[in-house]
Amino acid sequence: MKKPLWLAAAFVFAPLVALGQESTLRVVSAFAENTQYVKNYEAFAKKLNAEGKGTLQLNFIGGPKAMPPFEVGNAVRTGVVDVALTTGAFYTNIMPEADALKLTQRPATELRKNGGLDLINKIWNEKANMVYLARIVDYSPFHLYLTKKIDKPDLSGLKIRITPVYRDFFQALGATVVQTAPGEVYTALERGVVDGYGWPIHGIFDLNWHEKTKFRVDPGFYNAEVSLVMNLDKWKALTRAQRDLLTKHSVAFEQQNDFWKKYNEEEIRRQKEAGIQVIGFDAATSKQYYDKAYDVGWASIIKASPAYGPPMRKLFSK
Ligand code: 173
Repeated sequence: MKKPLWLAAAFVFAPLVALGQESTLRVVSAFAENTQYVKNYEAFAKKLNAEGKGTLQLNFIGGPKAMPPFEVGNAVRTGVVDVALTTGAFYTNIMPEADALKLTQRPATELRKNGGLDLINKIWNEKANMVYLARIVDYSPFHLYLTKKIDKPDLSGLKIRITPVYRDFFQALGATVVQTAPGEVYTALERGVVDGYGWPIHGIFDLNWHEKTKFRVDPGFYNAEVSLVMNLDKWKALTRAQRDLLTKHSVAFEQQNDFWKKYNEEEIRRQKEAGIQVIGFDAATSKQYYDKAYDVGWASIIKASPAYGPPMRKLFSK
């Protein structure tokens, strides 16, 4: 039977119209699904998906069991996934600049105003084929956690678990370093493969590391960066309405970063209750320790990226 022309036309154009209406983005997380990072992401995705019905949907694929953390950056770059919740330290294999975000001394909300985010996006577009959607962790220093006591900032003879975040600093303090994904820290501590690890002030309970941790070294240093990044081609393929929706919710997510101030206070209290002792230094030594972290951190970024290191330093520093 011959179909009327209008019916044939409807069959041909219907899928195109549907495509223009709703897109689904595939999302992975470099951090475990029970972390506060992913919990906060879930609240964000729920709101976006509610408003995005018929326009844009986020589909969470999974955490480190679905994809190893150090492969997530490349998966976003090549478009194997569309969006990732990750940290720059996990994709320095793509570009050294990724690790510079730990050195920000201004909150993301301020970097949106002073040109810092524009610079980040220029570099992320150009070198990683990524859009930097939002920073979702801010106001959170990193610390050194230990199973053995030290009385000065000298890590010689100690083996410390690292990522690129801590490598140059801990090596400058004399440590022997071992890079692992977060999922391997517990076993490394349990087997005595490492005598400590770097991690933010929050989150050590998520993977039960408190069971194997005796000391936290103060002060903290740097500013833990976790963010949502997206494949640039996918971003460009979205409609104006889809981009606006994603931007609106990403900015709102970023504006909630004050959350971390209170969360970190609670985590400090929890560490104390778990019997984790604080190792501190005198004021002058603490300042040297803290300053050394930044000096070593920037020296390394600028050496690896003579073009972008200096302008990043200018916009990120206080
Ligand atoms: O220690 C790490 O695995 C790491 O680099 C990191 C970065 C940001 C948040 C949490 C951990």
